[in-house]
Amino acid sequence: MKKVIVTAAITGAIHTPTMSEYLPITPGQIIDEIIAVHEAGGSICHVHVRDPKTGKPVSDTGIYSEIAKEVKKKCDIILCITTGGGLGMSGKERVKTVTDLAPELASFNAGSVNFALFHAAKKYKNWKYDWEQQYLEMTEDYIFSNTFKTMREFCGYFNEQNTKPEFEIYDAGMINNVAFLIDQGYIKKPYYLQFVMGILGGITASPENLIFLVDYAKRQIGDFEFSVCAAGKFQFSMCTQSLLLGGHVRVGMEDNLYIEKGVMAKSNGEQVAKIIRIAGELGLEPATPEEARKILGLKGLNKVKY
Ligand code: KMH
Ligand code: ZN
Repeated sequence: MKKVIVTAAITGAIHTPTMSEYLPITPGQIIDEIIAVHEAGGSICHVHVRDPKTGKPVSDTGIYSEIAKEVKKKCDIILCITTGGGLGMSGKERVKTVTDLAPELASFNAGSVNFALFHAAKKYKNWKYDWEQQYLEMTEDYIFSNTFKTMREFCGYFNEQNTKPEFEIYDAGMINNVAFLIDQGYIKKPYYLQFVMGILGGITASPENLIFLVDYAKRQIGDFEFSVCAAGKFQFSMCTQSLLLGGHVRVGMEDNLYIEKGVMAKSNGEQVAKIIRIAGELGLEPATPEEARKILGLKGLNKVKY
């Protein structure tokens, strides 16, 4: 039976504290959520960190290290640390998670995009913190920059630490970018793609588009493992389609704050339990972290710097 890798993206850098009282903010909250995801059957947690006082995404590798060390004491879940960071951070700042922590797996954004969240700001009037409104509104004019130079340099840092890149693909052209990096000899097999659907500025979340992305990636790249995540209300339907297409899934509050229409998710574990139930109905079992390590060819928890 094919095993499915279930990732939970715990808090991200897109949603802000006003949007959900359940969004994990402090290191303690993030650690508890990761442990609960492990207990619910998740294989990987994708991690960003925030300022514990204001909830603003930060690039403090001390906080990443604190969380990673504590999680490692308690369970063997794989941590996929972000190199996407938060909006407005430089490439240098973002990649420090790889050079400082040498995680088994880290996100690798496969191209530049006008990463737009400004439309989400219109839904809120009373903000919990000063920074939130401006953080979202500035994205009308914001390029999340991942140029070929940045990507070449990131490949160097990832290879030095033997950290596996999880390629975040926001649009079809980014598949070309990954194919180029592979062609240059920068990337080791197995290749791992995360299709991120439904971000304004990138490809919309629809069944036709996912079939196209997977098919196009097969033509450009050949063999690869893939996972799917989708913004907001498309999360569970696109993840279910990924299961049908032989892919893996990513849920979590980075992408979606709800558990069903009109009902806020109270935890990441709740979303993990839901997608594992759906997978079970399709005859699919979640991969343990050890099984996920084998599928993705990860170096192992004894080779990280935390
Ligand atoms: N920070 C966002 C612009 C990642 O984690 O690598 C993109 C992001 C992706 O969160
Ligand atoms: Zn992320």
